[in-house]
Amino acid sequence: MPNIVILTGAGISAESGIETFRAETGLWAQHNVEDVATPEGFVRDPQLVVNFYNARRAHGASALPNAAHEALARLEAENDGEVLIVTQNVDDLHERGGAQNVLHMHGSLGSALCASCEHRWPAPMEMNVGDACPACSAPSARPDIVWFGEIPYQMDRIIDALGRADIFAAIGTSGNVYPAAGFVAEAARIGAQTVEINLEPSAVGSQFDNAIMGPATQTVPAWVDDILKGR
Ligand code: BV8
Repeated sequence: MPNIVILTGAGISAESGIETFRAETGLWAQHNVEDVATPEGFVRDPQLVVNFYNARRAHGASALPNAAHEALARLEAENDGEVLIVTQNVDDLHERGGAQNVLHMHGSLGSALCASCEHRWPAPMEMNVGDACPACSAPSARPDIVWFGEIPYQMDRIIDALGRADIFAAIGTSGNVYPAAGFVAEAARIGAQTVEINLEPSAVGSQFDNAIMGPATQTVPAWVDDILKGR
């Protein structure tokens, strides 16, 4: 009954039609990350940033969870030990695929945040610059997204789960962004078995004990079957 921590990235949602960040046609190819995913970018041009996330919220709403999301939900339901899905993704496909215990370390398109009082509420499909906070009425609503230079959410909970992990799996992430890319080193330090599931080795691929290459909709269900059969 292994305790399992799973880190997912954009690659797990790619086959649901949601663009990844670093592919040639990916999100960052079309936008300058400094303009749309930093606090400075939001101060410089809040409308550009709000539009960027409105477009991704609308696109995400029409995407469907795929067999990889559903397989992780099955693992969470059937594994005797703990299963924590830590996702870097801001879409809700893990939840719509049936997972109950998802930690969005980089925030979520479905949530709005008040930059004044830090109140959170369900984001409307279309946010506007200067939307009022329902709690303090300040015109300071922003996407509840962790931008570059901001501190990821629930790091204590993540580090605590990694300290108890028997298995750490990274699925569909390029290993470019920290602190997420450093989780494999943390898991290996405490002796967890580590596996990378991807189309190709990530920037930290060499730090994993094992690698399973192939599209997530094929590799993840097979990996979950093996885990649940105790292989
Ligand atoms: C922080 C929200 C301090 C926005 C995102 C120098 C060295 C080290 C670190 C830094 C440095 N300079 C600055 C930093 C820190 C910085 C950082 O890491 N920068 C990088 C670029 C060098 N990090 C930060 O600022 C973070 N905060 O450090 O605070 C701190 C930390 C800890 C404790 C206290 C204080 C905050 C980073 C969060 C930024 N926000 N997202 C949004 O979504 O719009 S990052 C964004 O890119 C995503 O959220 C995601 O997390 C990240 C990485 O993307 P991936 O998910 O990996 O996607 P990518 O496209 O890159 O890769 C896709 C993968 O899928 C590929 O491997 C591909 O092969 C695979 N794939 C594709 N298709 C499939 C597939 N796999 C399987 N099947 C398929 N079908």
